[in-house]
Amino acid sequence: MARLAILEFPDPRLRTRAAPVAAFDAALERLIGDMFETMYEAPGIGLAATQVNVHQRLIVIDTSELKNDPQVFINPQILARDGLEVTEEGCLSVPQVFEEVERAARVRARAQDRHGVVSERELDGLLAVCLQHEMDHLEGKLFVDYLSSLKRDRIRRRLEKEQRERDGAPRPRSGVPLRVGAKVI
Ligand code: GNR
Ligand code: NI
Repeated sequence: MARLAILEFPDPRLRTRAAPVAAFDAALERLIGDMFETMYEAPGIGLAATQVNVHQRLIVIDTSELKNDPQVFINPQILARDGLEVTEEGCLSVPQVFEEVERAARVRARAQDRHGVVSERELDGLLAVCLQHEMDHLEGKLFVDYLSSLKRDRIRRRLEKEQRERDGAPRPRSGVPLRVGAKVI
């Protein structure tokens, strides 16, 4: 297994709409294993393939206290939603940001497992919230899209600054280049 790099907002690749998983093969098994390792190490309670730059409709989730209930959702659909619930959400692709989001409290979901077998389940609580958050990722949507544009822009600027500092890249210069002799400094 391997840990995969997680894309961070505002990376435009997080806006990609994922395509259905078509092949239930060894490569898929490997990706599922790598995604669980990446999620548990982060640590997080869910991970969508989009976040590791794989644009297929694959989600891994474990909302259990003991981290011993790995769940895979492939080509998921929500058949019905019921009730509303506000949860303070976070996202591995939007580090250190926690904000309240309103979602359906209960969902009826249909998905395939790692072997391609289809099943339907009623989900509630954190599992229902997490599945909706992960399914948004597969559509190129992030939880910050539910916030005001003012909040989202503040978050974007803060993360861009952190990413620049981490990469050690120089700040883009504005204005007229300063010349000393023939050199632009
Ligand atoms: O680890 C995560 N915690 C979380 C908390 C509340 C609502 C959703 C989530 S999902 C998040 C991991 C993640 O970014 N998944 O895409
Ligand atoms: Ni997320």
